[in-house]
Amino acid sequence: MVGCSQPNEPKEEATKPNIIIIYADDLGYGDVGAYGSTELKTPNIDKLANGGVRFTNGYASSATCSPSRYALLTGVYPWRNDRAKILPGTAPLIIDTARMTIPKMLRAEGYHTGIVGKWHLGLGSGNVNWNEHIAPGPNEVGFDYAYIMAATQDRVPTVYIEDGFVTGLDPDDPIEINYRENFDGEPTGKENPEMLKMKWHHGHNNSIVNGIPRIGFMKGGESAKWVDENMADTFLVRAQKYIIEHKDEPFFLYYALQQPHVPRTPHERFVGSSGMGPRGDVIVEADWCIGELIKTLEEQGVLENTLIVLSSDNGPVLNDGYYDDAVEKLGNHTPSGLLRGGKYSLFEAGTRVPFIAYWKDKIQPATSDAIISQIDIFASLAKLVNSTEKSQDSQNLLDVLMGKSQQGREELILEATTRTALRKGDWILIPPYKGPAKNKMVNIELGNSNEYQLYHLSEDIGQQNNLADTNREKLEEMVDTFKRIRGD
Ligand code: NG6
Ligand code: CA
Repeated sequence: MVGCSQPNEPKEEATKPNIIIIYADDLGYGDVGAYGSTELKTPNIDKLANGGVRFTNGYASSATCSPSRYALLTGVYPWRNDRAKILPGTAPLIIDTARMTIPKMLRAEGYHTGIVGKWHLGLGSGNVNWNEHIAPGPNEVGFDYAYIMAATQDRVPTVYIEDGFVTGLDPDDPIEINYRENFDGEPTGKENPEMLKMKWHHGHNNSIVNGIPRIGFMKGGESAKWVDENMADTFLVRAQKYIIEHKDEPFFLYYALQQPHVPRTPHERFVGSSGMGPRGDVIVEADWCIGELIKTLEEQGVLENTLIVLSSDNGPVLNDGYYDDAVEKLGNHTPSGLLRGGKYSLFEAGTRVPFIAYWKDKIQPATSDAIISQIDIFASLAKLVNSTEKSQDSQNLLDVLMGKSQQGREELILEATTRTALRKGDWILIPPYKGPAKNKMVNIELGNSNEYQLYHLSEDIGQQNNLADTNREKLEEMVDTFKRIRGD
């Protein structure tokens, strides 16, 4: 239907706006100006937040990446899939290709669908040959176009993959990947510290690429390796190109930024821009990318016809395995805002993240305290485009997303490294879990305790007062609800 508009035809735009999900990696609730950050400036994200609905109770489905991304695309809780854990670069695809996904659902409604950025949902069916067509992957779960990094910026293979093929690969220098052992004679972060421009703190001492030690071993593929400092520009240009090429048809773009996940490698234009070292600098860089993307939508005349949802896959972490001054140069900045915990944590900062819905002139600026999860995006978008597709856990919160209703979810299961908690109304229940109270390496409280924990968020946003002993009635109600939803 490209560009063909008959005079009497009903307007497509009314029900088929372009849809963009901008998804940051490890961006915390307090990392954004519109969410209270005064030290770190994010003017472009703020523009979306202040011009759209800024959710104060918006949740990622998990406190880590792969589970959150699984839930986002499928509308299914990650704890229902025991493979939805932080994946190595060699993991097979964890989305069943028979399963309905947001891009499949939109494609059936006439959308062109694209992903640019971080994937981290596995590729292939085991034993991927990185020198051939890599499948199944994003193309097989609904994306017409895919330009991705396979896993994370700190994991091999450190190459871009476009529609199943590693870009810039020299067939005479094939890629080999192994997560168990090194290849003979290849340098590693552990054995060759003299080759490093960024030092590892924990983990991250395997193959060295671009002076940065990674997780996993890689051999070959020299011409295909990414330059970390150019990654933001590389993804941005692809995302812009995607918009320009598909502006005449409804499109869905999943723009999965790599920032501020480790290794934090701002382009030199942004080095020093935040005064907080690389972690702050890459957030400034990500914010700039978002501004440029919006400019492209404006220039192409499609901003008014584009719904933008912006969020993050999990909460913040400072030291996630490299020495990069994130702790030392933090100053007064609070990445978690007033929330307790961070990435990996069952406490609020693990999953409560910036969550913004922006649609120029269609969504009125507002702050919403409604509870909304990223798993609800599936059913809400289905409603928006008149699709009848449903998914197991996704609730249609289109009116909430559009700022027309404050009636969000009543109950939500939160997940962190396979442990789960319940949010119900203003209350949080964290069941007892074995394991350390704190991950000392990353210096984050995980939420583990031998006792039940019960918090009343409206009075205790920082989760300091455990009411499990004093409010037995509420505790019982919460435990019942938790068991009912979890099916225990
Ligand atoms: C952890 C890594 C961490 C990060 C995380 C995944 C170590 C010691 N830590 O295992 O650096 O890569 O996995 O982050 O290796 S996520 O945002 O993709 O979930
Ligand atoms: Ca993440």
